[in-house]
Amino acid sequence: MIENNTKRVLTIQDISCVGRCSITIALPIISALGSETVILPTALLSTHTIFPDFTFKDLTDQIAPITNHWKSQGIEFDAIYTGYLGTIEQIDLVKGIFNDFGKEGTIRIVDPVMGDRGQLYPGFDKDYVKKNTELCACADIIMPNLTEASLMTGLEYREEHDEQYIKEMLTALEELGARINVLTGVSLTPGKTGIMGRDSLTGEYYLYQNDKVDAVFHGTGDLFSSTCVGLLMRGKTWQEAMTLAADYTAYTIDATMKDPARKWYGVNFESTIPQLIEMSR
Ligand code: PXL
Repeated sequence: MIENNTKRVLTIQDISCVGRCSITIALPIISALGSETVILPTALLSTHTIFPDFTFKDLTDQIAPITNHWKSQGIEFDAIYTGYLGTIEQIDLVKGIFNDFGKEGTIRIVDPVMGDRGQLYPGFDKDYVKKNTELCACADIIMPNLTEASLMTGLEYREEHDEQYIKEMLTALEELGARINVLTGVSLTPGKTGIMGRDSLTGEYYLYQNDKVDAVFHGTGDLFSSTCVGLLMRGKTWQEAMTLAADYTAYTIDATMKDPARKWYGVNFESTIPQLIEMSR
């Protein structure tokens, strides 16, 4: 029998034509997990910004006309998921979209993509960080990495960290205003990496770690977040979604290890979609 309870997810992020990240990950992954994936592209780039000399076409002026049209058609979303956003103005527009399209039960998920390994990505500055911090306050779930969390809370970035530091970071994140705060890139055991989150309503912490792979991969954060969103739409709890998403990301990293182009082109998730579907049942 064909089920007719398909969820509709809006994802707002850039299209980087080459170099699997943002929409080129969110669209296939969330769709594979069974939700309709509506895209609102914020910019069009030839590649992600780690390649040299990428092109960048700002699509900010398209956001209001597109969303006004949706509004006129009564279009609604079960989740709104944001990732890499190009400009401060776009973050303000996204705050408006959260308000305008937030029906009863709509989950707002913010991955405040702006840096990694202690550094901001090219093109971002302090004002951009401040705006992203405001956006996080409007979300139900945020999932920054340690770099992004430290930029938003003002707490020092520590590559090497212990549980007390992670709990302090989660408390500082919680003060920004989101209900569920999940930190990625948490390593509390040598050779392991994963997530630690806390639900501010219950005060409950959740830690999940996998074996750490000593290699750099582009787009793994987007793969993790997109998988979480797809799994939340399948009715998983946030802890189940984060656990399965961490397992799937680790599995896909493993499947990409032998690819010498991985640093630039991202992880080969196409080959692991069958396992994702199997894991999500
Ligand atoms: O994967 C995060 C990301 C998304 N979009 C663009 C990026 C990056 C990271 O560098 O450059 C354009």
